[in-house]
Amino acid sequence: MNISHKLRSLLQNTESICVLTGAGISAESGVETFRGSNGLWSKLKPEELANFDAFMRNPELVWEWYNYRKEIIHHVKPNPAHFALARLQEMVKDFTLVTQNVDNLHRRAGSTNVLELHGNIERSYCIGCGKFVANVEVSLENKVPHCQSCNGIIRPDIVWFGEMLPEGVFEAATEAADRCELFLTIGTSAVVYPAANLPITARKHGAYVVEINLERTEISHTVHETLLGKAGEILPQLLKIKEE
Ligand code: BV8
Ligand code: ZN
Repeated sequence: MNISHKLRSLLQNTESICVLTGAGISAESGVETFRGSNGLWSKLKPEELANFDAFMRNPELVWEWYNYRKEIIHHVKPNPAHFALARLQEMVKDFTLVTQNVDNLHRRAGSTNVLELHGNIERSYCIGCGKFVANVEVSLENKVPHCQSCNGIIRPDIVWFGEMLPEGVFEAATEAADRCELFLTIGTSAVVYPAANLPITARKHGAYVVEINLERTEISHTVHETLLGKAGEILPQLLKIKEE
Protein backbone atom coordinates (compact mmCIF):
# COMPACT_ATOMS: atom_id res chain seq x y z
CA MET A 1 0.00 0.00 0.00
CA ASN A 2 1.63 3.27 -1.00
CA ILE A 3 0.94 6.07 1.42
CA SER A 4 2.18 9.63 1.14
CA HIS A 5 5.31 10.80 2.90
CA LYS A 6 3.09 13.32 4.71
CA LEU A 7 0.87 10.58 6.19
CA ARG A 8 3.91 8.47 7.10
CA SER A 9 5.56 11.31 9.01
CA LEU A 10 2.28 12.33 10.69
CA LEU A 11 1.68 8.75 11.86
CA GLN A 12 5.15 8.67 13.36
CA ASN A 13 5.12 12.13 14.95
CA THR A 14 1.69 13.56 15.57
CA GLU A 15 0.30 13.66 19.11
CA SER A 16 -3.26 14.52 18.08
CA ILE A 17 -5.46 12.20 16.04
CA CYS A 18 -9.26 12.15 15.59
CA VAL A 19 -10.95 9.15 13.97
CA LEU A 20 -14.51 8.82 12.62
CA THR A 21 -15.75 5.32 11.88
CA GLY A 22 -18.85 3.98 10.16
CA ALA A 23 -20.40 0.60 9.42
CA GLY A 24 -17.56 -0.33 7.04
CA ILE A 25 -15.15 -0.88 9.91
CA SER A 26 -17.38 -3.65 11.26
CA ALA A 27 -18.03 -5.26 7.85
CA GLU A 28 -15.12 -7.71 8.20
CA SER A 29 -16.53 -8.78 11.56
CA GLY A 30 -19.63 -9.90 9.69
CA VAL A 31 -21.91 -6.95 10.55
CA GLU A 32 -23.84 -5.80 7.48
CA THR A 33 -23.28 -2.21 6.39
CA PHE A 34 -26.17 0.11 5.64
CA ARG A 35 -25.65 1.19 2.07
CA GLY A 36 -23.39 -1.45 0.60
CA SER A 37 -24.79 -3.88 -1.99
CA ASN A 38 -26.24 -6.34 0.54
CA GLY A 39 -26.62 -3.53 3.09
CA LEU A 40 -29.34 -3.44 5.69
CA TRP A 41 -31.12 -0.58 4.01
CA SER A 42 -31.18 -2.38 0.68
CA LYS A 43 -33.90 -4.55 2.18
CA LEU A 44 -35.42 -1.98 4.50
CA LYS A 45 -35.71 1.76 4.02
CA PRO A 46 -34.30 3.88 6.85
CA GLU A 47 -37.42 6.06 6.72
CA GLU A 48 -39.48 2.96 7.36
CA LEU A 49 -37.60 1.82 10.41
CA ALA A 50 -35.02 4.16 11.90
CA ASN A 51 -37.38 6.95 12.91
CA PHE A 52 -39.61 7.57 15.89
CA ASP A 53 -42.94 7.70 14.02
CA ALA A 54 -42.18 4.38 12.32
CA PHE A 55 -41.43 2.95 15.77
CA MET A 56 -44.68 4.24 17.28
CA ARG A 57 -46.61 2.97 14.25
CA ASN A 58 -45.07 -0.47 14.36
CA PRO A 59 -42.90 -1.12 17.42
CA GLU A 60 -43.03 -4.91 16.81
CA LEU A 61 -41.36 -4.55 13.38
CA VAL A 62 -38.70 -2.11 14.62
CA TRP A 63 -37.94 -4.28 17.64
CA GLU A 64 -37.74 -7.35 15.39
CA TRP A 65 -35.19 -5.54 13.23
CA TYR A 66 -33.06 -4.45 16.19
CA ASN A 67 -33.30 -7.87 17.77
CA TYR A 68 -32.06 -9.42 14.53
CA ARG A 69 -29.12 -6.99 14.49
CA LYS A 70 -28.36 -7.57 18.17
CA GLU A 71 -28.28 -11.34 17.53
CA ILE A 72 -25.69 -10.80 14.78
CA ILE A 73 -23.63 -8.50 17.00
CA HIS A 74 -23.62 -11.02 19.87
CA HIS A 75 -22.11 -13.62 17.53
CA VAL A 76 -19.38 -11.49 15.94
CA LYS A 77 -16.03 -10.28 17.22
CA PRO A 78 -14.01 -7.12 16.70
CA ASN A 79 -11.71 -7.39 13.66
CA PRO A 80 -8.08 -6.23 13.13
CA ALA A 81 -9.30 -2.72 12.26
CA HIS A 82 -10.96 -2.29 15.66
CA PHE A 83 -7.90 -3.69 17.44
CA ALA A 84 -5.51 -1.45 15.49
CA LEU A 85 -7.45 1.65 16.61
CA ALA A 86 -7.45 0.47 20.23
CA ARG A 87 -3.67 0.02 20.02
CA LEU A 88 -3.18 3.40 18.30
CA GLN A 89 -5.10 5.09 21.12
CA GLU A 90 -2.48 3.80 23.60
CA MET A 91 0.34 5.35 21.55
CA VAL A 92 -1.08 8.82 20.88
CA LYS A 93 -1.43 11.44 23.60
CA ASP A 94 -4.55 13.12 22.25
CA PHE A 95 -6.61 10.42 20.52
CA THR A 96 -10.37 10.68 19.97
CA LEU A 97 -12.45 7.88 18.48
CA VAL A 98 -15.88 8.95 17.19
CA THR A 99 -18.20 6.28 15.83
CA GLN A 100 -21.54 6.25 14.03
CA ASN A 101 -21.80 2.54 14.80
CA VAL A 102 -24.11 1.20 17.46
CA ASP A 103 -22.48 -2.26 17.60
CA ASN A 104 -20.18 -1.76 20.62
CA LEU A 105 -17.28 -3.44 18.76
CA HIS A 106 -14.79 -0.61 19.42
CA ARG A 107 -15.30 -0.96 23.16
CA ARG A 108 -15.04 -4.76 22.91
CA ALA A 109 -11.70 -4.29 21.09
CA GLY A 110 -10.38 -2.23 24.00
CA SER A 111 -11.01 1.36 22.83
CA THR A 112 -12.01 3.69 25.66
CA ASN A 113 -13.91 7.00 25.81
CA VAL A 114 -15.55 6.18 22.48
CA LEU A 115 -17.86 8.98 21.33
CA GLU A 116 -20.98 7.15 20.11
CA LEU A 117 -22.84 9.65 17.93
CA HIS A 118 -25.80 7.38 17.19
CA GLY A 119 -26.18 5.53 20.49
CA ASN A 120 -25.63 1.89 21.32
CA ILE A 121 -27.76 -1.15 20.49
CA GLU A 122 -26.99 -2.70 23.89
CA ARG A 123 -28.83 0.12 25.69
CA SER A 124 -32.59 0.75 25.79
CA TYR A 125 -34.83 3.18 27.65
CA CYS A 126 -38.49 3.70 28.50
CA ILE A 127 -40.15 6.46 26.48
CA GLY A 128 -42.60 6.93 29.35
CA CYS A 129 -40.27 7.67 32.25
CA GLY A 130 -36.84 7.68 30.55
CA LYS A 131 -35.53 4.85 32.73
CA PHE A 132 -32.65 2.91 31.15
CA VAL A 133 -33.17 -0.83 30.95
CA ALA A 134 -30.26 -3.27 30.55
CA ASN A 135 -30.32 -6.22 28.13
CA VAL A 136 -33.90 -6.08 27.02
CA GLU A 137 -35.23 -9.36 25.67
CA VAL A 138 -37.92 -9.50 23.02
CA SER A 139 -39.56 -12.81 22.15
CA LEU A 140 -42.53 -14.15 20.19
CA GLU A 141 -44.65 -13.80 23.34
CA ASN A 142 -43.27 -10.39 24.27
CA LYS A 143 -42.61 -8.53 21.00
CA VAL A 144 -42.51 -5.05 22.50
CA PRO A 145 -40.86 -4.66 25.92
CA HIS A 146 -42.64 -2.48 28.46
CA CYS A 147 -41.25 -0.65 31.46
CA GLN A 148 -41.75 -2.33 34.83
CA SER A 149 -42.21 0.98 36.65
CA CYS A 150 -44.63 2.83 34.36
CA ASN A 151 -45.54 0.27 31.67
CA GLY A 152 -44.27 2.69 29.00
CA ILE A 153 -42.84 1.30 25.75
CA ILE A 154 -39.10 0.61 25.83
CA ARG A 155 -37.04 1.70 22.79
CA PRO A 156 -33.45 1.09 21.67
CA ASP A 157 -31.06 3.86 22.78
CA ILE A 158 -30.25 4.63 19.16
CA VAL A 159 -30.46 8.01 17.44
CA TRP A 160 -33.06 7.79 14.69
CA PHE A 161 -33.39 10.09 11.71
CA GLY A 162 -34.73 13.49 12.74
CA GLU A 163 -33.55 12.99 16.32
CA MET A 164 -30.92 15.00 18.14
CA LEU A 165 -27.58 13.37 18.87
CA PRO A 166 -26.83 12.65 22.53
CA GLU A 167 -26.15 15.80 24.58
CA GLY A 168 -22.53 16.90 24.34
CA VAL A 169 -21.27 13.98 22.25
CA PHE A 170 -21.22 15.73 18.88
CA GLU A 171 -19.79 18.85 20.54
CA ALA A 172 -16.88 16.81 21.97
CA ALA A 173 -16.35 15.19 18.56
CA THR A 174 -16.27 18.61 16.89
CA GLU A 175 -13.72 19.91 19.40
CA ALA A 176 -11.50 16.91 18.66
CA ALA A 177 -11.88 17.45 14.91
CA ASP A 178 -11.00 21.13 15.43
CA ARG A 179 -7.75 20.46 17.30
CA CYS A 180 -6.41 17.30 15.66
CA GLU A 181 -3.45 17.26 13.28
CA LEU A 182 -4.50 14.00 11.60
CA PHE A 183 -8.14 13.03 10.92
CA LEU A 184 -8.99 9.51 9.72
CA THR A 185 -12.46 8.80 8.29
CA ILE A 186 -12.88 5.03 8.08
CA GLY A 187 -15.63 2.84 6.58
CA THR A 188 -18.29 5.48 6.17
CA SER A 189 -20.21 6.59 3.11
CA ALA A 190 -20.35 10.05 4.72
CA VAL A 191 -23.98 10.71 3.78
CA VAL A 192 -25.40 11.04 7.29
CA TYR A 193 -25.22 14.41 9.04
CA PRO A 194 -24.06 15.91 11.30
CA ALA A 195 -21.42 13.08 11.52
CA ALA A 196 -20.27 13.75 7.95
CA ASN A 197 -19.44 17.34 8.94
CA LEU A 198 -16.53 16.17 11.08
CA PRO A 199 -13.93 15.52 8.34
CA ILE A 200 -14.89 18.85 6.77
CA THR A 201 -14.42 20.63 10.11
CA ALA A 202 -11.05 18.95 10.58
CA ARG A 203 -9.87 20.03 7.15
CA LYS A 204 -11.04 23.62 7.77
CA HIS A 205 -8.94 23.69 10.93
CA GLY A 206 -5.81 22.54 9.15
CA ALA A 207 -5.82 18.81 9.86
CA TYR A 208 -4.53 16.35 7.28
CA VAL A 209 -7.64 14.30 6.38
CA VAL A 210 -7.28 10.70 5.22
CA GLU A 211 -10.17 8.49 4.07
CA ILE A 212 -9.89 4.72 4.40
CA ASN A 213 -12.77 3.05 2.57
CA LEU A 214 -13.63 0.23 0.20
CA GLU A 215 -14.88 2.71 -2.39
CA ARG A 216 -14.85 6.45 -3.02
CA THR A 217 -17.51 8.43 -1.19
CA GLU A 218 -19.29 11.79 -1.12
CA ILE A 219 -16.31 13.37 0.66
CA SER A 220 -13.48 11.75 -1.35
CA HIS A 221 -13.06 14.97 -3.30
CA THR A 222 -12.57 16.97 -0.10
CA VAL A 223 -10.05 14.80 1.77
CA HIS A 224 -6.25 15.02 1.30
CA GLU A 225 -5.71 11.30 0.73
CA THR A 226 -7.95 8.28 0.06
CA LEU A 227 -6.68 4.76 0.78
CA LEU A 228 -9.04 2.38 -1.02
CA GLY A 229 -9.27 -1.05 0.52
CA LYS A 230 -10.40 -2.99 3.57
CA ALA A 231 -10.04 -1.28 6.93
CA GLY A 232 -9.02 -4.63 8.46
CA GLU A 233 -6.00 -4.72 6.14
CA ILE A 234 -5.06 -1.04 5.91
CA LEU A 235 -5.24 -0.08 9.60
CA PRO A 236 -2.80 -2.74 10.83
CA GLN A 237 -0.34 -1.48 8.18
CA LEU A 238 -0.72 2.12 9.39
CA LEU A 239 -0.21 0.91 12.96
CA LYS A 240 3.02 -0.81 11.88
CA ILE A 241 4.32 2.50 10.54
CA LYS A 242 3.50 4.13 13.87
CA GLU A 243 5.33 1.36 15.72
CA GLU A 244 8.48 1.61 13.53
C1 BV8 B 1 -30.29 15.23 12.98
C2 BV8 B 1 -29.61 4.75 13.49
C3 BV8 B 1 -30.93 17.29 13.67
C4 BV8 B 1 -30.29 3.63 12.93
C5 BV8 B 1 -28.66 6.27 12.00
C6 BV8 B 1 -31.05 16.28 3.92
C7 BV8 B 1 -29.71 16.58 3.70
C8 BV8 B 1 -28.75 16.41 4.71
C9 BV8 B 1 -29.14 15.93 5.97
C10 BV8 B 1 -30.47 15.63 6.16
C11 BV8 B 1 -31.42 15.80 5.16
N1 BV8 B 1 -32.60 15.41 5.67
C12 BV8 B 1 -32.45 15.02 6.94
C13 BV8 B 1 -31.16 15.17 7.27
C14 BV8 B 1 -30.53 14.86 8.56
C15 BV8 B 1 -30.33 13.37 8.67
C16 BV8 B 1 -29.43 12.86 7.57
O1 BV8 B 1 -28.25 13.06 7.60
N2 BV8 B 1 -30.05 12.19 6.58
C17 BV8 B 1 -29.25 11.71 5.47
C18 BV8 B 1 -29.51 10.22 5.23
C19 BV8 B 1 -29.60 12.54 4.24
N3 BV8 B 1 -29.65 13.22 9.94
C20 BV8 B 1 -30.38 13.07 11.06
O2 BV8 B 1 -31.59 12.98 11.07
C21 BV8 B 1 -29.58 13.08 12.35
N4 BV8 B 1 -30.21 13.97 13.28
O3 BV8 B 1 -29.82 15.74 12.01
O4 BV8 B 1 -30.98 15.90 13.88
C22 BV8 B 1 -32.00 17.91 14.36
C23 BV8 B 1 -31.93 19.29 14.49
C24 BV8 B 1 -32.91 19.91 15.13
C25 BV8 B 1 -33.96 19.18 15.66
C26 BV8 B 1 -34.05 17.81 15.52
C27 BV8 B 1 -33.04 17.15 14.85
C28 BV8 B 1 -29.58 11.70 12.97
C29 BV8 B 1 -28.72 10.80 12.14
C30 BV8 B 1 -28.63 9.45 12.81
C31 BV8 B 1 -29.48 8.51 12.03
N5 BV8 B 1 -29.31 7.20 12.59
N6 BV8 B 1 -28.61 5.10 12.52
C32 BV8 B 1 -29.50 2.42 13.26
O5 BV8 B 1 -28.24 2.44 13.19
O6 BV8 B 1 -30.17 1.46 13.54
S1 BV8 B 1 -27.78 6.56 10.59
C33 BV8 B 1 -27.09 5.15 9.97
O7 BV8 B 1 -26.21 5.61 8.91
C34 BV8 B 1 -26.15 4.39 10.90
O8 BV8 B 1 -26.06 4.95 12.18
C35 BV8 B 1 -24.80 4.51 10.23
O9 BV8 B 1 -23.79 4.57 11.15
C36 BV8 B 1 -24.96 5.79 9.51
C37 BV8 B 1 -23.98 6.10 8.46
O10 BV8 B 1 -23.83 4.98 7.60
P1 BV8 B 1 -22.32 4.43 7.45
O11 BV8 B 1 -21.81 4.09 8.80
O12 BV8 B 1 -21.54 5.38 6.64
O13 BV8 B 1 -22.56 3.07 6.69
P2 BV8 B 1 -22.76 2.88 5.11
O14 BV8 B 1 -23.26 1.49 4.91
O15 BV8 B 1 -23.55 4.03 4.57
O16 BV8 B 1 -21.29 3.01 4.51
C38 BV8 B 1 -20.33 2.01 4.81
C39 BV8 B 1 -19.10 2.36 3.99
O17 BV8 B 1 -18.08 1.42 4.34
C40 BV8 B 1 -19.32 2.21 2.49
O18 BV8 B 1 -18.81 3.36 1.84
C41 BV8 B 1 -18.52 0.95 2.11
O19 BV8 B 1 -17.92 1.09 0.85
C42 BV8 B 1 -17.47 0.94 3.18
N7 BV8 B 1 -16.96 -0.40 3.51
C43 BV8 B 1 -17.62 -1.59 3.45
N8 BV8 B 1 -16.79 -2.58 3.86
C44 BV8 B 1 -15.61 -1.99 4.20
C45 BV8 B 1 -15.70 -0.61 3.97
N9 BV8 B 1 -14.68 0.24 4.20
C46 BV8 B 1 -13.53 -0.29 4.67
N10 BV8 B 1 -13.36 -1.61 4.90
C47 BV8 B 1 -14.37 -2.49 4.68
N11 BV8 B 1 -14.17 -3.80 4.92
ZN1 ZN C 1 -41.10 3.79 32.39
